Amino acid sequence: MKTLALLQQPPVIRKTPGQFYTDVLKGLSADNKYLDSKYFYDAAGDKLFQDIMRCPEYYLTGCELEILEQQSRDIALTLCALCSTFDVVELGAGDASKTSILLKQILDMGLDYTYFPIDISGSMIGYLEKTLPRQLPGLKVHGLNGEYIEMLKASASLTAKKRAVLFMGASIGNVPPQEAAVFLKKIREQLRPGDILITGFDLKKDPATILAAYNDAAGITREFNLNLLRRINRELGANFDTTKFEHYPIYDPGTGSCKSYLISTQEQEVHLEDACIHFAKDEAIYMEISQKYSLADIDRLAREAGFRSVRQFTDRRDWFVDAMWQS
Ligand code: AVI
Repeated sequence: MKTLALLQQPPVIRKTPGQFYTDVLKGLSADNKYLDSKYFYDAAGDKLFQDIMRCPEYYLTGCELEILEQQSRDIALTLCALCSTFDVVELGAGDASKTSILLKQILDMGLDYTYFPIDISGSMIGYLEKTLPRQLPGLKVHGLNGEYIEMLKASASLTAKKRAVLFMGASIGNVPPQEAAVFLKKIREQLRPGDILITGFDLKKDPATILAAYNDAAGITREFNLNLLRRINRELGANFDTTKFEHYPIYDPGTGSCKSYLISTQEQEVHLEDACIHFAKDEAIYMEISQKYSLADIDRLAREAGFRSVRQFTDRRDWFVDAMWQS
C-alpha cells in the first residue's frame, strides 16, 4: 500500500526561478533597494503608460509628435540624401502610432521599403503586421519579436539595403547615463557603415516642468510605479501592501537625472516566496531613471558610441530632439 501511495504521488518538480524572480530578489536584497524599470510593462503597465502619455503634464509625447508632424518630410529627405534606398527598423515599436507619420511620408516619396518593427511584445508585433499594411497601402511590414540587439542582428540578415534604425520616445533616457554610450555602441556594432540611427532624447529644461511630468496630478505615474509591486504580487506571489508605499520623484537639474522612488511609509516585512524582505520606515526602492540631455551632451554621446552626428530635429520649444546619426 505504502509503495503504491508513493508511486502515485506526483514527482516533486523544482521550478527553476525565472529571470523576473531572480532580478526582483537581487534588487530588493541590495543595501540600496532597486527594481528594474523594464518590468513596468506588463498588460496593466502598458495601459498605464498609454494613460501617462495622455496626461497634460507628460509633454514628451506631444513634443515628438510635433517633430514628426512638422518635420517628417525633412527627416525623410535627409534619409534619402544619405542613403538613396533603405529599410526602416524600429526598436520598441509599440503601436507605431507616431512613427506611422514618418512611414507614410517615406512611402509618399515613392520609396519601396520594408518596415521591421522590433518589440518584446509578440501581440504588438502581430497587431502591427495586420493593421499597418491596411493603414498604409504599399507598406511591407516584417515584425521581429524579441530583444533589441538580437533582433537588430536578425534584421541585418533580412536585408542587404542600408537601414534607418528608429529608437524614439526618449527610451534612451531609461538607460543610466553612464551606460548609454555602451548601449548605443552595441547598436552601432549591429549596423553597417552608412546605416542611420535616429534617437529621441528629452532635453534639459525648466526643472518644474520635468518634475511635473513624473508627478502628474491625477496620480497615474504613481500607479504606474505601484503597479510593479502589484505585478510582483501577481506573478511571484509576494504580499506587498501598496498603500504602505509612496511615489517620490526627484529631478536634479545639475545632472539631468530624473529618478523615481517608492518610499516605505512604515517599518514592514514583505514575503517573496521563501525570502522575507525588511523595510525600515522611509526606506526607498529606486524604480526608474529618465535622464535628460543637452544638445551638446547628445553630440558627445554620438562620438563616444562611434557615430557621426548628422542633424538634430527639435520641437518649437526645444524641449525634445530626434537626433540623426550615421554609422
Ligand atoms: C518609456 N519612457 C521613455 C518613459 C519616461 O519618460 O522615462 C517612462 C515613464 N516613466 C514614468 N513616466 C513615463
